[in-house]
Amino acid sequence: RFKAVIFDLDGVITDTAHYHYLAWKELAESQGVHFDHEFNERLKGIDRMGSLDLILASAAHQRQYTPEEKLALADTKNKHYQELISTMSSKDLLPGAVEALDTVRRAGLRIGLASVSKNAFTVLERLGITDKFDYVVDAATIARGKPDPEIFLKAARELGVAPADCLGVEDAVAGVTAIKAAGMFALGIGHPFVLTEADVVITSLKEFNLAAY
Ligand code: B16
Ligand code: MG
Repeated sequence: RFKAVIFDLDGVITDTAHYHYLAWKELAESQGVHFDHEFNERLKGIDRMGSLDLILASAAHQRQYTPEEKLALADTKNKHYQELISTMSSKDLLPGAVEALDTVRRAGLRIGLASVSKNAFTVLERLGITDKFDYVVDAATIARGKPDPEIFLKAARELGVAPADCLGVEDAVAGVTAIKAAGMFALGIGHPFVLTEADVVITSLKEFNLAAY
């Protein structure tokens, strides 16, 4: 019944959350901010500057940062992150990811990628799956990150498919909210207690069953 499937990248196709965690932790601690896995969870699906704002807002010192200082901090984090992802390869694909992409392709549906990560093109290259997508949104062209529906709506428009005919796949709460706000069917990857807005939740793409949604 769907005409297109739009995938999120981090947490759905590959697990870059750990690399984001390592890079943000070093940056946060350089600013005297305590950073743990729980904090990292809150950053899933949130863009780079939005994530930095959340980290700095939790600092005990509450000092003001200039826009230039913030850009420099975001840049430091990103350089570290890019170093970490430079060793990624197809072994970093999450179980079931390639099979899910191939199932959608065989069913004759269009395939899009809606990641707010400005490193998404690099990650796809490293994973060796760039050519499996009909359209990849360039995060640099998106004005409002998730939970705003902009990125999913742009993917649907470029694929030439109405939002109502799209299935969106997300692991983050902000991402599921974005899919629902776009008027799409939301398949959550994770826990139903967390992804309460999703239409269906599965544990990983290993359970992906296109005919069931
Ligand atoms: P970058 P997604 C998101 O990707 C990550 O979930 C989020 O943790 C990260 O801060 C964001 O990308 C920005 O990434 O710093 O590489 O531009 O889940 O939308 O694929
Ligand atoms: Mg994600």
